[in-house]
Amino acid sequence: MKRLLLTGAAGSIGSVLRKKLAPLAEILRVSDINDLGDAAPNEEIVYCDLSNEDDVYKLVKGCNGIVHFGGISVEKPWSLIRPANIEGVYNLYEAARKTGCTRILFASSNHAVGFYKQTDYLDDKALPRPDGLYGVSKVFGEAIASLYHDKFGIETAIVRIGSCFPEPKNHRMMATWMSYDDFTALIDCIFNISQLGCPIIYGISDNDGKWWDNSGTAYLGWQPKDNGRNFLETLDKRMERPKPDAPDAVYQGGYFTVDPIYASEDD
Ligand code: NAI
Ligand code: 15L
Repeated sequence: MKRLLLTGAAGSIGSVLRKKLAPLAEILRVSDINDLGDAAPNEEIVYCDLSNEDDVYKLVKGCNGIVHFGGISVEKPWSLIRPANIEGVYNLYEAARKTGCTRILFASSNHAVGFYKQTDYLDDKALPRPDGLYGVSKVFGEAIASLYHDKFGIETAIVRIGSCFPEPKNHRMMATWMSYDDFTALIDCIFNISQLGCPIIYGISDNDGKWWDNSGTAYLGWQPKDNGRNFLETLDKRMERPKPDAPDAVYQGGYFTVDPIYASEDD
């Protein structure tokens, strides 16, 4: 690929994958509203607020693929979620349509389906059950991806990411964890397969006790290797296991299910 755009490149996942994605394209265009440091030799830096339609058009122009991580990544007031995750995603897909960019990774979230129980086993046909406004915004992004695929042929890998951190931070995340290496391998498959379509993929490592089934997207050839359950001993030393009736032990979305609707940024 000539030029790959990475939005949210200053964030928690973006700042790690920024280095790992370099081999995928001649030029990696990294973007955020926060500080991105210095450009590596293969990088170009473009600061851009996703809510600004004209700027997003300029950001996307000339890119052959997009890894879209930018936006609000936890439950927040609607006044923050709407510009970044609703208008921002619309702006991105409109820019892709107008400039002829045909392949996107959309970072959806397990919080699009967070109100399913941990005893439910979900596959790529599972209907949304968002656990907050953040989850609702991810459902919106999934819908835009589907629309732009059916109407304009833009292919999107909708990745319902579980928990992508250096290691699981709590017992729930043993089931939802995705290692950076497994995520990198997934992105490699997404941008190298000849026909992607618009699949829903659960972004998780090969975790024992997982509640998501990726057999519907086996054609991607992605074989995650890490396992969140290997952290059980470490977590047991660090913290109590959640009580059986705690949100973290009942719902796939864990404690996001009990977040309030935040009225203002000070809540
Ligand atoms: P993060 O919050 O660390 O990074 C998001 C980045 O987006 C930040 O650097 C922020 O400055 C940027 N951003 C926010 N609003 C923006 C705007 N209006 N215009 C341009 N940039 C803006 O999030 P993280 O953890 O790196 O996640 C990346 C993506 O993956 C997010 O879309 C998140 O919803 C999704 N995700 C992450 C999970 C995880 O385990 N880290 C789990 C599920 C989904
Ligand atoms: C997400 O969607 C968040 O972006 C991330 O910060 C984690 O909380 C993750 O889900 C999770 O559910 O563990």
